[in-house]
Amino acid sequence: MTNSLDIIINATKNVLLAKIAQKVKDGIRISDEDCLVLFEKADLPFVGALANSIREKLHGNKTYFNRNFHIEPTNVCVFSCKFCSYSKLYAHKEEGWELSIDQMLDIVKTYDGKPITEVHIVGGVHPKMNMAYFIELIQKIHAHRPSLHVKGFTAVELDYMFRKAKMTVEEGMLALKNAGLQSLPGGGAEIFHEDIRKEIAADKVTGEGWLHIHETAHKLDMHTNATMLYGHIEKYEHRIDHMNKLRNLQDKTKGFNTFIPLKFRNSNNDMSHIAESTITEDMRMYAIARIYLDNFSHIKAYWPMLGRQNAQLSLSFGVNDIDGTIDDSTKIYSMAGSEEQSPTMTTEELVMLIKQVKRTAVERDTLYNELNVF
Ligand code: V47
Ligand code: SF4
Repeated sequence: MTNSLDIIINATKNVLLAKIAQKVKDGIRISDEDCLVLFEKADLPFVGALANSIREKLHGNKTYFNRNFHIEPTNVCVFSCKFCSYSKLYAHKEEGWELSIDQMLDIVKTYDGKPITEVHIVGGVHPKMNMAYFIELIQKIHAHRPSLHVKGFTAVELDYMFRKAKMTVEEGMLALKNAGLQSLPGGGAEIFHEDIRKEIAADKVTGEGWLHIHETAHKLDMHTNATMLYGHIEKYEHRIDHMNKLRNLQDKTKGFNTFIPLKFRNSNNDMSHIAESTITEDMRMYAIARIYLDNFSHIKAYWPMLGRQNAQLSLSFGVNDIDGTIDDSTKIYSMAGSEEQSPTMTTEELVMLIKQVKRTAVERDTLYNELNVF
């Protein structure tokens, strides 16, 4: 029987692209060279069709979301990433915010009785918020609401915390796991390649350091996410190098839940002179990630950053998860120029967004266990 990929293979005049489409049809992994051909030569309908066929094979009609909330303990940060619109250097800490453990517990308590399954904790790297501080926070959240999944801390925060506590990554991760930390978000990855990292995020954990922290978490049976900050000074080769490192680690550990491409937003930071990527480029990025990362089950569009209309559009370009932040106070993107100044979306709104593109909305927990079908 002829399927849509056969039509594409037969209609494609470019031999290299036709070969890539054939690989996708046969379930064969594409190479880095193939990936570069996709970035350089393939148009949006082509990558969209390939990505959509993979998404459909993996997930049928399902689009996932979850019910979570974010806590941002501080925006004071010892680092100075050029793309960051959110942090205040420690020297100017009076301009930023620092939440006490009680204030963060009060945030958790505002969700009492609401059907939330996850808390996502992420923020700047404050020198006084150390291992002991976060262990106490996690333990108290856990004691208050044991069923809440605690996903927290980027590898950047963890690297700093562990070094300050004079712990190895293994020791530090185990201590946090024993306190109740269950998984890691994907932040801090940016672009692993040193040539780019030294330009945009010179002073924080290296690409190797990020990967080592995630590998260590995986070895402790903790799942993690992976991100990539794209659309600034990097070239396609750097995106491919980044995804290659993630694909290799995933082959080894199978510990990543999802890949989240993060579109660079250019307001209020030291890279404001760089134009943002177009929506076409964003959709091509999602689609190519879906095609290249054959060992990642899920590709997520983070709607507070992309905007809800574009997140909805991404569902036709390989994305099968649109996160699910409800009633949130996330500031990182509104400060970076996202149109989502107040990133709140009720379950009804989120479900409608998914249903408008004729998908089935499935509420998941952090580990993609299915909870409710809408
Ligand atoms: O690492 C900072 C990014 C990340 C900008 O794992 C920016 O479920 C665009 O990783 N333009 C933190 N991006 C957020 C993050 C995340 C978000 C949602 C879900 C998950 C998850 C993880 O935000 C940083 C950095 O890459 N970021 N500034 C900016 N101007
Ligand atoms: Fe600090 Fe993270 Fe901003 Fe970098 S991106 S300055 S590590 S808060």
